[in-house]
Amino acid sequence: MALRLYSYWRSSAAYRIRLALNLKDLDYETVGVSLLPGRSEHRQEAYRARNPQMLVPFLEDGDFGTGQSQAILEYLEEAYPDPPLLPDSREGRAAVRSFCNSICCDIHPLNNLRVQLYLKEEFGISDEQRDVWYAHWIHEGFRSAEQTARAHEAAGPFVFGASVTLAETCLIPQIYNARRFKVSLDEYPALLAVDAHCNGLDAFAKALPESQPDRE
Ligand SMILES: N[C@@H](CCC(=O)N[C@@H](CS)C(=O)NCC(=O)O)C(=O)O
Repeated sequence: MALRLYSYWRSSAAYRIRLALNLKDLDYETVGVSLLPGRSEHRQEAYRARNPQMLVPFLEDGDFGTGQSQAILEYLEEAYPDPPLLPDSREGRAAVRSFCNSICCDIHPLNNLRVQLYLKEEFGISDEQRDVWYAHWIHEGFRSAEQTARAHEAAGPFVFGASVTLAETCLIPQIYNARRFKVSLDEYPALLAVDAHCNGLDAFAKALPESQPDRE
């Protein structure tokens, strides 16, 4: 199999890639890289040799490999354009990318595992304080994401209307994570409607963390 995804079942960044692969109906092999504190396979030499950034996901396609979920999503879009996950128009593509970045650059990095561990180990924050921090950055990002989804709701059922795009590959994993950390999502009915619709589709069900072969 040409496509190989280095992944961790609970990684929302890897979940983005599983969704794109499934939506494009591409077969791939999953290689589990455990992020579990104590195992931390992503920080061991075997993985570091492949990806010096020591983060998952990492995608290999034959001899080519790249990390960073946004680079991987763009690579898949160019290498396997059918079906497209970006709109036809330049303006439409910019809007989808802006939405993706608001999640992947402005929410996710602040709530990442290594940030949580750093806050705990260096500053001694409690689990309750960690949860407040976590929820804060979700709300900061989801308020604008909700506005975007509402603007297109009539054309639904996806964030940008009738077609699934990279927006859902970034949104659905972030909603999954928010639920995992018990963040109330009541303020975001339009995002929840997109989430409910997506989770009824096979490509999304197959990508769920609980369905992954490396689940611990
Ligand atoms: N910007 C990177 C972020 C990747 C990332 O943060 N991955 C997390 C899992 S969701 C990770 O490997 N964390 C390991 C750690 O924090 O030590 C991307 O989009 O791929």
